[in-house]
Amino acid sequence: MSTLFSESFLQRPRRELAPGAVWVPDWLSTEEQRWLVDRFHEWGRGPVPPRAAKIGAGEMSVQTVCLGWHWQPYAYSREATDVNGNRVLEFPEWMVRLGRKAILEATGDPEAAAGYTPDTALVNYYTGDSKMGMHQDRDEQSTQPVVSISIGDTCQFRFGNTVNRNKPYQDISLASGDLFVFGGPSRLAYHGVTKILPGTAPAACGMATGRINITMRVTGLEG
Ligand code: MD3
Ligand code: FE
Repeated sequence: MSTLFSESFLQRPRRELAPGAVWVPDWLSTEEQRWLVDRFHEWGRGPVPPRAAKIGAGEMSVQTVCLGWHWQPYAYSREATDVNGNRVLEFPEWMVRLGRKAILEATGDPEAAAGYTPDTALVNYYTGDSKMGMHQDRDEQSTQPVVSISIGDTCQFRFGNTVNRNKPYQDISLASGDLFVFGGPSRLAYHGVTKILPGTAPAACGMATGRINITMRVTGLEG
């Protein structure tokens, strides 16, 4: 087989898993990934450190740091009252632009892109043992899309239906640099992370081990 047929875009083509759920593999360059990993380390130094959110009797196996608005199960606030009471970092202007670029990439619609103004990001850090159970993201008042960016180790991502956390669902591998946009009828789809594949992070991405996922959202909140 010639090298042409080993090009990654042939093995992992962009695709729409369901209406509004657009997967764009290898969207970010390795330089962009490394730059985002550097920002992640800055966010981790505070004012609110990453923490495992408490759910029910236990806690999540991912550590989360938030920008713009702080999320705790199951509400947003400006202050991280479940961590140290500090106000979270401002949502960066460059991330609004990155979010718009992502919407343009996924939809091809310049007006949808220009009208997208995310005001919160949840940045999750996964170790080799972390998982995220099937859930819906419904703590936002807005129906605007969620933009997801993955860096580091590959994960098995489960994209489900909008009715319940069971079948039908589709399992895909989200790798370092992949973009996923969840809008329209897919905005309230159940989804989760079933497994991390340790040791799969490309050396050039800036993460020696583990996985980062950045999700940008529009809270629809004021103040
Ligand atoms: C589908 N994060 O933070 S990103 C979450 O990889 C979350 O850290 C996962 O689920 C992660 O809530 C999955 C992909 C994702 C994010 C939001 C969605 C898929 C979604 C919202 C609606 C439908
Ligand atoms: Fe989610």
